[in-house]
Amino acid sequence: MSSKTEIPPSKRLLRTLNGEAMWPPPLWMMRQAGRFLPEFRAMRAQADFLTRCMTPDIATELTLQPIRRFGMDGAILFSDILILPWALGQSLEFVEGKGPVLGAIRSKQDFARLDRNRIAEITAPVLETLSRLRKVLDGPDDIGVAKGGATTLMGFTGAPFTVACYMVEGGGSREFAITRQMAFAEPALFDRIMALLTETTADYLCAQIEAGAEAVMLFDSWAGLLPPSEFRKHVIAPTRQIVQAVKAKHPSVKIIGFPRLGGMMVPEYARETGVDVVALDTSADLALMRTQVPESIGLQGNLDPIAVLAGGEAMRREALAVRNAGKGRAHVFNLGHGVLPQTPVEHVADLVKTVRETA
Ligand code: 1CP
Repeated sequence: MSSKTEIPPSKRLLRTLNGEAMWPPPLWMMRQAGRFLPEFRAMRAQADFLTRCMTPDIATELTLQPIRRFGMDGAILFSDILILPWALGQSLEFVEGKGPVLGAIRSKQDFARLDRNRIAEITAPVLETLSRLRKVLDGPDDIGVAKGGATTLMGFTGAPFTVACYMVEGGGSREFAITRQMAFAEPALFDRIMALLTETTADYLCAQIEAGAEAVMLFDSWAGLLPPSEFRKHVIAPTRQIVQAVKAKHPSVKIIGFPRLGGMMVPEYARETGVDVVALDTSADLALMRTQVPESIGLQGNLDPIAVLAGGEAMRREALAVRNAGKGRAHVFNLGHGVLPQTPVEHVADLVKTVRETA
């Protein structure tokens, strides 16, 4: 198991996740493997989204595309947060122009059909993808990708609340009103869903680490929908439980938590969950968060994806402002949310160059 001293000096992202302040900061982008890349769009015709996630050849290639093109410091597994509910037996389809559609879980009977014993077998191809990626990324330099082991491989899952949102609602939503109503009106059922997700998420993250992930991220994209009391119950508590379970097995593996739009609750999330790094969304003031999140916890973020879409001087100015706000702190440069599909690739190339300028 890697301790601070065993991390290769070239793994700048992993060093930062371990608490070292690097300058310039390492960078990667949420949704870096995605539709803004022409080589990604070219592969979409080959197979539907779920097949792409579940075919190691394809998922490996899609994960590597942004590394090859931009030399990002982190490679995030090409997969989705909804793979876990699908592996539990919930129906899932990605509908063009609409997003994910799931067979909604609304009753005890719906819940009873989920089966955690299926997960290991169904997610085996995802774990195979991680093993392959680790070999490629830590391998020799001549494959057009690895920079002599400089790239950190990241696994991920959704956090229980966000995954429950999709499971109960049956797809995306602005408000996730049905889910949040269930949390208030049928707490026994909602708590069972959350408990199942908390346990299986911890197991799945451990499996990803055992397969080769060097760090993991928990996406709680809808955390900001909750009032403080519910945020504590459905975001902070399950996240803490997952962090404890993962660290009990893999004490040195670093965990990034993303309580998106968590606002005033973010410092409490940072203090109480045990995550090593807090990813900030676009709405957070990085300079202010530095003063409110304990020094021992790293920060990730948080350039506005729209600034990258706009490009040019405005993007460079904003990027350097984010970079400077993190100076002297363990800070991973990233966006505040995923890169937008319509973003020109040259803007991303320019962003990477700007963040890496020595100044
Ligand atoms: O090709 C396609 O049309 C599919 C689009 C796509 C892609 C590329 C989806 C469907 N998921 C993904 C990959 C994905 N999703 C990754 C891969 C690694 C990378 O970042 O490059 C990751 C980390 C995710 C995580 C994810 N999926 C989140 C959390 C992060 C966030 O954006 O807030 C969420 C909420 C999802 C659900 C999901 N999957 C796909 C879509 C379109 C959505 C959003 C649905 C909605 O509108 O609510």
